[in-house]
Amino acid sequence: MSGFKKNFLWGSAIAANQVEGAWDINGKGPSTADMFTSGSQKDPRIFTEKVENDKYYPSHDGVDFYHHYKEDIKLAAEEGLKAFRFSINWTRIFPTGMEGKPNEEGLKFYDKVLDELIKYKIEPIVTISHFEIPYGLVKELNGWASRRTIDYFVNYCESIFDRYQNKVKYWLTFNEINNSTTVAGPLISLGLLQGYRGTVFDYHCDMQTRLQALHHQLVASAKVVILAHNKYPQFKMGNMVAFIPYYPYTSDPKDVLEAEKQMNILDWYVSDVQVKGSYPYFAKKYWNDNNIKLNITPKDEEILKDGTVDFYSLSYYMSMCAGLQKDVDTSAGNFIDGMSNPYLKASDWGWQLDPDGLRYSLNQIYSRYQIPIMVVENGLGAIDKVTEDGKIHDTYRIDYLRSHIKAMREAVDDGVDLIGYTSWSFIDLVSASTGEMSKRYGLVYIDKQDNGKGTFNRLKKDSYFWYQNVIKSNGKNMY
Ligand code: P53
Repeated sequence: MSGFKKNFLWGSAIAANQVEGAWDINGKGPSTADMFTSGSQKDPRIFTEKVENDKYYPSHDGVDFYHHYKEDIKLAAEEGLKAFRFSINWTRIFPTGMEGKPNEEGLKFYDKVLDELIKYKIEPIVTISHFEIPYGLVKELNGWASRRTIDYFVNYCESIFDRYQNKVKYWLTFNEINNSTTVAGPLISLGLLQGYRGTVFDYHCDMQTRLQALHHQLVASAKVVILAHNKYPQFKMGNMVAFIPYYPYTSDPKDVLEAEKQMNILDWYVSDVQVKGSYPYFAKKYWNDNNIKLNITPKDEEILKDGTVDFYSLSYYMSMCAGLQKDVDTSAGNFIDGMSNPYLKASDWGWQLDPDGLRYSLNQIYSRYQIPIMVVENGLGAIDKVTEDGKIHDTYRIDYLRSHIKAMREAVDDGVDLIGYTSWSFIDLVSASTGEMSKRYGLVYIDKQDNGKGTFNRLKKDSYFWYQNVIKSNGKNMY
């Protein structure tokens, strides 16, 4: 067995709107994420047009990473992390998205975060846009529905590239950009929310509007990749896809075709654009069948062709089944529906646990693109209990991580060029889909509850110590 590369980037990840808090401090403007209330699987989060006094918005205080970043990065260093993935909040830099000049206070905050990481020799991996967009751009332009948002985004990237050029090498443009092909995208990533008020599950946005907005994001992503390649040759630019493999529910060839169709739209539609530089052949039929007419200019096509990424990054949580049967349970992937797989168990939130699916996905991705791959999210959302002496025995999380890291090692042995892994998440944080704290992902526990109460104290879970050993042994010691 060959095992992981010597310089493999063992890391962990977080995202600004789920951890930082300090939502209106030092010039920060509201982003879409700041307008979502807390919720649960039963009571979905609500998007409100204005902040309402009788409601709780969990991103407003997050887990207060804004004031705890030194402590948290020290914990990351003790953990032995080689890489740390975090996102920059666009509205700290451009409060409405449309200012002429960046907000110096915002830029300074990420300078401090980066300096802290560099102090401990931890490689930063920066997501430029993780499930948020300035609310100002929603009010003015309905988010990514407008082509003008591309220029505002490029403007934002020019500022952060220039400022952090000597501190950051690895950049990811849009978190889980393929979410926009699902019902979740318009809400959490495209900002198609002008005038909307309601729950995250009642929102209906037609595919035409979604895919046009997604096209604008794809052009924006390619534009900043070109900018980076021209001006900062030291940068490595990556995409980021929520990779969900679909299996045929039975061996009926019709189910095989159905699974392929699902994967084409969910997984390959965006990544073919970002890696190969143009829409895949099957997109045309999809557009025709669904009466979608996209405005794609010859200039756009040129940009997409020139702005292809250097490496492929993905999140991996679960797999799904697809087929023609009507009476099969659908698994509760929150925003993404698929049929349940009788061979798999699911998490308490209904996400199907499938480490082999990660090996399968990595092989699929590598055989299609042959570029380096990073798994930048993978982890288990679960309820944790703190013992009287302050311990968290999260064996279920260790089992999850172990089985997935093993699957990655198998993929490496298969020949996949895997360069890094950042587990989700380093510290407990606000769940993106449900707004809960109790759906915990961290290696580090944070004392904050669903209603916002808590001390924000940090506690190392058993999984923290387990992962420390994995890193120390470069993935050899997993027990
Ligand atoms: P939460 C759907 C399917 C797969 C991953 O998710 C997803 C989503 C959106 O909910 O999101 C990613 O917190 C995302 C993170 C998020 C994490 O997965 O809903 O990039 O921001 O926290 C886990 O349980």
